[in-house]
Amino acid sequence: MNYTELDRRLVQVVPSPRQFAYQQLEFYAFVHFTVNTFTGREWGDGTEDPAIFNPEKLDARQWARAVKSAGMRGLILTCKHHDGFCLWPSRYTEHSVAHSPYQGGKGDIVRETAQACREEGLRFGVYLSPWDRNNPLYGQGKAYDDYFCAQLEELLTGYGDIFAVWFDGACGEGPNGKKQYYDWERYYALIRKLQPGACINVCGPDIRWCGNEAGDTRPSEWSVVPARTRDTEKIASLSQQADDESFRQRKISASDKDLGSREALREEQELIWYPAEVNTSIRPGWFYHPEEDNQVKSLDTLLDVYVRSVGGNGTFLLNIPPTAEGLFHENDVRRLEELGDALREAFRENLLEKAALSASSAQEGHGVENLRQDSYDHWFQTEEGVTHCVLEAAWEKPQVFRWVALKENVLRSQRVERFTLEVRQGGQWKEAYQGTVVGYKKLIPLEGLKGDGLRVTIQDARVCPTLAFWGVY
Ligand code: FUL
Repeated sequence: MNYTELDRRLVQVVPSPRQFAYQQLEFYAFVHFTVNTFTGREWGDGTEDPAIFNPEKLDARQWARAVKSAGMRGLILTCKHHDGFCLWPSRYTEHSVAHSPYQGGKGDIVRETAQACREEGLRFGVYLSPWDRNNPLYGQGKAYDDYFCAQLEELLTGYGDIFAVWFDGACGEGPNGKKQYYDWERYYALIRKLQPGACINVCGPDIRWCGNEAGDTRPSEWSVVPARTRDTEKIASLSQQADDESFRQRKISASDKDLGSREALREEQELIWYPAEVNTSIRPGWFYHPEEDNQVKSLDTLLDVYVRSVGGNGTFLLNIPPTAEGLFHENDVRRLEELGDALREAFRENLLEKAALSASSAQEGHGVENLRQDSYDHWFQTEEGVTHCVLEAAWEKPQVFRWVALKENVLRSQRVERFTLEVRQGGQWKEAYQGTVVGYKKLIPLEGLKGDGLRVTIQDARVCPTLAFWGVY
């Protein structure tokens, strides 16, 4: 079979090394902490007195340990939220921990968190809100960009390796009622120079906001999308370009249902690799409010979001807000532990290890045995020109199936368009699942189905499909 020109073009789009490394983190934490934690608000207005900020029992190690217990691999801290208050003693403002009672003004919560992460083997990332409702320079163009870049430089040079710089799309006026046109390209250049391995998220070129904060996901999440998707959040916030009508007309909404099907991409001039990140909070708010202590998301809800995000070709950024004492609340800590236990238990034993494998087509050196190892050095690939293929796993005795995991070798782009999964029961094949994309990882719940065989049929792919891994649990 000959590939179409469109399909050939689509699979040329692959992740950058930093995007590839990022996706493999899969699941990591957000920590929202600022003066709001003491005022009970979600958005501070920048007039808060630093004197209110005093988390007397703050222990970043407690955060890091709890995050790790859930199976997360990194942590992104709100170093400065929209209120402009800095969790580190920035040299460029008085609106920071240095002017708070916390540790007598000698504290640095960014440092404590970065260190705790390193000790626990977690990656550390920074959230720095471009929107600053405190700084008088906000709205003055270059003067504020200078301030913002100086702060970025403090964060990106003083705290070791940074894996993510998270730029929020939320934006409004500053203290003088003026809006600010951000010099995004300047910010990006600075980040690339100081932390070349870091991904820039949301209002940035590397990681795409999934389009909602509720933990919802798309049934078919593609990582190859129109280049103009990258501008979505920048338009939502403020930039010179946002006032340009023709630029606005090219707008794609971050929550559009279909960002990457063949139909959606057919007419697109420029395509990019831009994987989705699902961000939501373990509680209703991003910041801690004691009245929400009994509204911590249930284990089932969190597992469900995990399966749809990490197991739906996305990553999962879960927020846990510390209390005014500076600790994660015990209800949140318990839930994180339960989540980690459930995930460890679910994926403990890969039944594929004991199965016999076969494939209807395989390229020389890319045989079906390569599916046993979760790695990118060896992968399965059908023969050139073959976009339909049947993969079978057979066991001597019936097994109980709870989960199937499939991973494409995304270094070769996303190729699978449609597949089915069948279970063999008493010699009969029964369809258990119909899917579309696989991408980085697809997790399929089988809820205890019994059988002695599993069959994955890739029904359509952009070009000869690859699979890096097949797990059965
Ligand atoms: C939003 C912000 O306005 C919220 O406060 C929070 O930080 C969330 C992650 O992003 O845009």
